[in-house]
Amino acid sequence: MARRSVRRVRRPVREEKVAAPRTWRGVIEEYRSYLPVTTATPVITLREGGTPLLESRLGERYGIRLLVKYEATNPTASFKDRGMTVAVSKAAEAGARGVICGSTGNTAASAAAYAARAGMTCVLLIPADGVALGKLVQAIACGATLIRVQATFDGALDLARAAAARFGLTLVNSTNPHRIAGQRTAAFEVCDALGRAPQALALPVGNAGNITAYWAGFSDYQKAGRIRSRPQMIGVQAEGASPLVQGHPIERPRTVASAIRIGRPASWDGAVAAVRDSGGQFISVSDDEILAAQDDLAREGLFVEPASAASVAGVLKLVRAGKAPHEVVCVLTGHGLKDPEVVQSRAKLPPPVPATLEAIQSRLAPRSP
Ligand code: AN7
Repeated sequence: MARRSVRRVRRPVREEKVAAPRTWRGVIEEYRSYLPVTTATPVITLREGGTPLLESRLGERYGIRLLVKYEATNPTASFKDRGMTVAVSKAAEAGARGVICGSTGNTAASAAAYAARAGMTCVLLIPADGVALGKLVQAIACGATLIRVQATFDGALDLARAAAARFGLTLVNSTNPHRIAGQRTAAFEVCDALGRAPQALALPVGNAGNITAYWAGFSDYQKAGRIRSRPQMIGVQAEGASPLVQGHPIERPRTVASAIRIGRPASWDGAVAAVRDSGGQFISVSDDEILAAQDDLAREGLFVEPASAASVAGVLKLVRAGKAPHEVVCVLTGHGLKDPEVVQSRAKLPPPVPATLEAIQSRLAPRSP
C-alpha cells in the first residue's frame, strides 16, 4: 500500500467538504412549489428525475449543438415516472383503491411500479399485439393485472376511461392533469442545467402528453422568471403513425417504434398549441431513419428504444434539409433494454469459441498497419 504524506491539520475540516453530494430526492421534493401537492399529500416516489443532459457527438458531426435529455435513467427506465409519481401520490391522497391505464407499454410499467410502491392495485389495458416484452415483464413483476385487449392503443385508452368510471379506479393516463404536472419537471431540469432554455427541443410524439407537458413547463418557468425565452418545440412522429403531421387521426397506425404506435393522440390540442405558440413544427421520420438514429446513439453509449430515437432522427432530417436549429435538446424517452427485439433481430449472436487466446485473436479485427 502506498504511503500517504501526513499534513498537519490547522483548521477543523469543513463539513461541506466531506459530506456526500446531496441526494436527489425525486421530482416532488425537488420541485414541490411547482406541483399540485400539499403537506397532506403522501409522496409516492422512487426518486425519479434528475436525469443527465448530455452532449451528443452527432452534433459535432452535423455542425450543430445537439444535447440529449437521457430519460432512460428513471426508475422504470422511461420518462413516464415523472408524471406517475405525482398522479399516484394524488390518487393515494384521495384514498383511491387502485389505478388503471391504457398503454403501449411504458406507462403500464411505470403505473405498475408506483402503484406497487403505494400498495394499490393496478390494472393495465394494453393492445393484444406489438407491445415490447420488456415493458410487460416489468408490469407483471410488479404485480399488476395485465389485460391484453383486442384493439389498438387508441381503443385500449377509450376502454380504460370507461373502465375507470365503472370500476372506481383512478385513470393514470396523461389525460390525468397530475401526470402532465409531474412531467413538466423535465423542462425545469433542462433549464436548470443550461441556466436558460435551449433554442429548440425535439421529442417523439405519441399520445402527445409529453410535448404538452414540456411546453407547460417552459411556460411556467418563464412566468416564474426563471427563463427569458422558450424553445421551439419539434414534435417527431413515425411516418406510419403521424396524425399530427397529417392533420387527421390514423385508424391503423404502423411503425417499428411500438411506443408511439398511436393514431388518435389524447392531448392533440396541447401538442398543436405547443408547436404553434413556440414557432416549432411537427415532422415525421421513416422506420429506417428511426433505426439508424438508434444505432448512432448506441454507438456513443446511449442505448434507447426505437421510439426515443425518433427525436434524433427528426433533427438529423432537419439538418439534411438545411433547416435545423443551431442548438437542440433531444429527449431520449426510454431505455433500449425495454424493447430489445428490434436490435436483436438485426444483430446475430456470434457462435462461441474455445477459451484460448488464439480463438480470441481470430475474432479481433486485423490491426491497420
Ligand atoms: C419511449 O406508454 O403512450 O407523446 O402508453 O413510451 O407523451 O405519449 C408511451 C409513449 C415517447 C410518446 N417515447 O410520449 C404509453 C405511451 C416513449 C414512449 C412516447 C412514449 P407521449
